[in-house]
Amino acid sequence: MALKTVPTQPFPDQKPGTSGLRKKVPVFRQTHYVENFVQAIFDTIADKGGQTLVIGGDGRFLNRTVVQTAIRIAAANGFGRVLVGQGGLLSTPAASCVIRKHGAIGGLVLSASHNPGGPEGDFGIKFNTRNGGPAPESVTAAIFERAKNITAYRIIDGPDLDLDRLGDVTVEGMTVTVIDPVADYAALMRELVDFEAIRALFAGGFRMRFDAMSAVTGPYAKAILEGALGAAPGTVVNAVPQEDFGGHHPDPNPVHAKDLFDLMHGADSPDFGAASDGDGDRNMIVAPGLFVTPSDSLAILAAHAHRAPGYAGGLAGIARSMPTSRAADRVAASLGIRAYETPTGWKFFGNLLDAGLITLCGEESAGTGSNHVREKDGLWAVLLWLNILAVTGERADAIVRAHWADFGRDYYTRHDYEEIESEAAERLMQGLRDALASLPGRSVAGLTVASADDFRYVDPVDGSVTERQGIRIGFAEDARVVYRLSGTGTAGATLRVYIERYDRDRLDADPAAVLAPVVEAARAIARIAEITGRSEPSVVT
Ligand code: VG1
Ligand code: CO
Repeated sequence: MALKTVPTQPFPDQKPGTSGLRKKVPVFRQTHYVENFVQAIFDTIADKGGQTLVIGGDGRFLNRTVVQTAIRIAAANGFGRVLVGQGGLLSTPAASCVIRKHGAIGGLVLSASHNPGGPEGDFGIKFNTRNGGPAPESVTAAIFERAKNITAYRIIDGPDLDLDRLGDVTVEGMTVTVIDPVADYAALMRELVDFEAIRALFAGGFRMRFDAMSAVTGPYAKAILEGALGAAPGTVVNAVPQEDFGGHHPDPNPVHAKDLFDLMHGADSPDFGAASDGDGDRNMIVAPGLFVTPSDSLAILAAHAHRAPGYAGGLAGIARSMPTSRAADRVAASLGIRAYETPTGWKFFGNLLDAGLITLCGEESAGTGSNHVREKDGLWAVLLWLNILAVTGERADAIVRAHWADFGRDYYTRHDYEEIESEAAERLMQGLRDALASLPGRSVAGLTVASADDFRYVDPVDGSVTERQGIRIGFAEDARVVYRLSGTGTAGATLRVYIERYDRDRLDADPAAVLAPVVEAARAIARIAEITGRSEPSVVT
């Protein structure tokens, strides 16, 4: 084996987005593309000599290849040890757990999350820091700067390692330990939720369907739900990770997890349905006959978290991303605890969690998490739900309806306009920005605009400021519309329009009917059809 310094040219497009660098697989397959980016990451880590680095990914196409490359570059850059999940696998929350538990200086998580996989699909590289969380903006900006100026990378020449055999091997003085990807994570879950109570629930005949969507959560859900908790064999479906996720979008929502959605809405549905995404950080919860919006799920978990051992002492505070509905704020107010509103993306929760200001946090995009790691955690959310069901003895749909009766209901939907022209998307957003001052007072679709701004976040811990995080329009009728452009797409631009309306009394209406005027107002105010040429969104969740 030999250490080489390889001259290279920078790629101008290695700018991390909402969650790491995400591109089409052919982009990542360009010569030196992966090497440049990994070297740029390592160049921003001070004092890495002798330190531990965690590497793993969601098993998609290129995962194994990039794991091998990253190990070779790590060995050439002086790391002391690499912990890598067996088969190159680690879910995003498990990677966060392993970084924290083993005192690693950081980790590489190879994933494009819910984006499709395969040779023509997407790939991604995320860097997580010492606290186990996604690199904050200051770090991702430094990585991008470095990538734009890189002239060489260091790498060890040598054969591929056997990633399937547990244990240690040495690469040029660096130890590579292949670990069981599930063990540390499962041990952490035992500390947080009442496994005995959930075991008793399943033993009593409780039926569940968990759809792992042929992605990384399969082995975790099998081991924990069917193994440790005694759920019936076959509870976990699509449990084997596939490089192309079986050709599907591993995105747990009513559109892409339609089989589960339909099953839960059919006669004789199981008692509980859940799904997770490509890298295991998202979750979808479906009660019998009732889809639970992620915003509601966050609020319900917050209201009941004290029933689980890990949260018996209560919550310090709750944070939600700005486009997430205000349901969680209502719970925080009733508990007399702090509520925070952050920009989209998990990296903004890290400081709040590290400072002990919050215990739970979540996003409308099906991400929920707590201070147990520094990522959102799909399976954890499912286990916390199961803990609540086990302790209360209530049906999941009854818990949701009781929550609405207590707090009122935040009707919610998100409209995505995917792969629109970038220029049109920018023009639409600029048009909204230009109109902000003139919007208040305007009547549209029977609603009156009460407020309009472009969300700006001041981090309460370090004072850093993040601007232009989405246009918020508030209506006098207790409705709200948010517009922002996706930072995870890989083709054109994706416009996300978040639509919500609060009702204290009408709890069982059809969400589409309640939200129809708000949808109409959202389209009119932004002139969506006129500017994008699309009269309907591509995905409604
Ligand atoms: C989307 C979601 C955001 C989430 C991000 C990463 O970002 O909206 O809430 O944090 O994906 O999640 P964007 O910029 O496309 O709206 V994951 O599970 O893709 O790592
Ligand atoms: Co994800």
